Amino acid sequence: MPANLTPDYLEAERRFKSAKTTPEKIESLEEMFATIPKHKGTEKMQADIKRRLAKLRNEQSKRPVSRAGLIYKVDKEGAGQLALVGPPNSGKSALLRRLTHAAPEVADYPFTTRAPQPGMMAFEDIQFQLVDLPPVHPELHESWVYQIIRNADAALVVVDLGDPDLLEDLETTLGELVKAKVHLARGTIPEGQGWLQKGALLVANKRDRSGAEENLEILHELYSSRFDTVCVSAETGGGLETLRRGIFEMLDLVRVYTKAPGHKLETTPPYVLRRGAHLIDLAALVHHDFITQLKYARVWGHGRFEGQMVNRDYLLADKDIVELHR
Ligand SMILES: Nc1nc2c(ncn2[C@@H]2O[C@H](COP(=O)(O)OP(=O)(O)OP(=O)(O)O)[C@@H](O)[C@H]2O)c(=O)[nH]1
Ligand SMILES: [Mg+2]
Repeated sequence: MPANLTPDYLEAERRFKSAKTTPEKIESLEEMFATIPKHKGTEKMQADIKRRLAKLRNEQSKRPVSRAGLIYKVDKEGAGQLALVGPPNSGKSALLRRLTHAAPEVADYPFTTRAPQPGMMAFEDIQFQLVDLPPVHPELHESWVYQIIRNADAALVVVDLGDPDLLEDLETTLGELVKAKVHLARGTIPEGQGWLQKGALLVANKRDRSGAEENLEILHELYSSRFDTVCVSAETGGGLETLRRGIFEMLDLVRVYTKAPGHKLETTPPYVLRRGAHLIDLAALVHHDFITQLKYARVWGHGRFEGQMVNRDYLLADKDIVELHR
């Protein structure tokens, strides 16, 4: 089949051949990929462009870190920070794009993301911070990636349901984390010093792709004892509401609304605490004077209480409305 290459493609190819620096080469290869006619006759050429791009991007991603010793860090914001972890090209950046206002680069090549990018995701009336990361892969072992994962409140392990090598890719990712002494999700931590266990959801992305259903079944079979799985598509938006709720539930949080005595409840954002927190923990957040001065509180909560008096040991529940009295 003739390739029917367009003048735009040929121009990009000419630029690629004369390019001297890696960014120039990457740019012209991207242009070549964008302009190459997409049909059977050019499949080999497309694959070749992608392979070269992946190699160059990977080389480039290593360079600034080793040369300038750049270490990235992301300050936490919102009710929880979640690291997007996974093999190359699984759709981590596409998910960040869908779920937040951030606009990371999304591309059909591995090793697209090179620096962390945070974005805020709304869940009902609170926000979580998602942090997009470069892929977790043996060819890109940057220590700061693992520091960010260790520091996050939990991880989202993103895999591509349309990828025939899904299981291998997931094992490679988990294997890299083991090297960094991070054990994601349930199960016992291996013996030895320095291990860290971190909550994680398995985000089975690209459920719109063919073969997704079978792959999902296999994932369930092999990983259900270790991870809760949420099946989504960053492309169609399917499953994302379940993912938002799944994150909230994994972090095991309660939202508590406070109101001043004699006043109506205002529509201010709730305080967010870990499940298991008591009234006194909330009081300390509202004002440190309450730690000594709190006498009691009244609670309104999901039909169980109507202004009932409670003391400082009261166990807070999600969506409680609390009136503190000193
Ligand atoms: N069909 C389909 N394609 C998707 C979906 N999510 C992402 N993609 C595509 O998958 C490719 C990779 O997406 P990215 O978001 O760049 O992947 P990534 O995991 O950030 O990749 P790296 O930064 O290289 O680790 C892009 O072409 C996306 O458009 C999805 O749900 N369905
Ligand atoms: Mg990315």
